[in-house]
Amino acid sequence: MRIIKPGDILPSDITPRETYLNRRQFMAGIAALAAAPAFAASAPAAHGPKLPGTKPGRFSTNEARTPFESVAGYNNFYEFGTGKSDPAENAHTLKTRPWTVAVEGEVKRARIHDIDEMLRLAPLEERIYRLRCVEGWSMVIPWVGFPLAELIRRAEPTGNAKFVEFVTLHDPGQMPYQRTSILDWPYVEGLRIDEANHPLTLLAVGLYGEVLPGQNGAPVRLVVPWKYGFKSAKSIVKIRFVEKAPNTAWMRAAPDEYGFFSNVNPRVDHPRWSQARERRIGEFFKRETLMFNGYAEQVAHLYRGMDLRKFF
Ligand SMILES: Nc1nc2c(c(=O)[nH]1)N[C@H]1C(S)=C(S)[C@@H](COP(=O)(O)O)O[C@H]1N2
Ligand SMILES: [Mo]
Repeated sequence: MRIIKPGDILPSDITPRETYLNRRQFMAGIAALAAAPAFAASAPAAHGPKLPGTKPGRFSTNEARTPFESVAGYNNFYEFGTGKSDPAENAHTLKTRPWTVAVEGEVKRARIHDIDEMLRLAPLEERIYRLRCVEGWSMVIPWVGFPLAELIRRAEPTGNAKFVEFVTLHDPGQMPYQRTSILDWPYVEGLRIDEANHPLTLLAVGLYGEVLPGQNGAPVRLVVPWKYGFKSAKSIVKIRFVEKAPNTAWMRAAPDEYGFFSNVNPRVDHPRWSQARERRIGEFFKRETLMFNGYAEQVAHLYRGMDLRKFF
C-alpha cells in the first residue's frame, strides 16, 4: 500500500516550510542559535562549476527569480527523501560521471549519448521559467539547457512515436529511498510527442549559470513549465519513443489524483485540495494560479477540443 503522495505533505505543511525558509535567511550568520529546530541542521546548498557560453534564450519571464538557496535547498526528489530539504541533504551520493542517456524505441537513430557529448548537442540557453508544484508552491528558476526538440530531431522518430517516456536512474546504492516503496521505481514520466517537441520544453543541465546541483536532477533533467513540477523528471538515463502513453510513476501511485497531462489548471482541483492559488516561495500572500502556469499563449493550442477535466 502506498501511503505517501505529494499531497500528504502539503497543505498543513506550507506555513511551516515558509517559516523555515525565512528562518534560514534570518539565521544566516547567527550560528550561535543553539535552540534551532531540526531544519536548521541543513547546510546551505553548494554551488556547482560555471557553465560557459550560455546565451539568453526565448520565453524567459522577467519576474523576480527565486534565490539559489531556495531553488537548491527546497524541492522534491523522492529518491532522496520526502522532506523538502532531504534532496539537498542527501543528493551528494549521486554520481553524475560517467553518465549516459539512452535514446531508443520508435526512432530511426537510436543511440546512447554520453552526458558530455550531450552537453554539446545544441547551444546552451538560459530560460527563466516559472515552476508550479502540484502541492501549491511555485518558484522562478533560471535554467540552463536546450530544447528537447533538438534531441528529438536528431533521433528521427518514426510515425509510431506518439509519446516520449523519460526514465530516472534506478540505483538504490546512490538513491537511498529507492530501497523504500514510496513509489514504484524507477521514476517514469511522459509527454505526448507534440508536447515534447514544443519549444518551451527543455533538457536542463544547469541553473543560475552553473552545473545542476544533484538535488535539482543532475546531470540532465526535463523542464516542462506549463505542467505541474512532477512532470519534469530528474537525473534521466533513458528517453524512449513509444506508441502508447507511458504509465507514469505518479499515475501508478494514485491514478485518481495524477493524470497523464497534469497541466497547471486553477479550475481543476486536486481531489484533496484546491489548485486555484499558490505560494511563490519567498512571498507571504498567495497568488492566483494561472492557466497553463501562465504559458497559455504558447501551449493552449495543443489542447484545443480536449475536455481538460477529463484529461487532467
Ligand atoms: N526522479 C524524480 N524527478 C522528480 C521528482 C522526484 O521525486 N523524482 N519530483 C518532481 C516534483 S514533485 C517537483 S515539484 C520537481 C521539483 O524539483 P525542482 O525544483 O528541482 O524542479 O521535480 C520533479 N521531478
Ligand atoms: Mo511537485
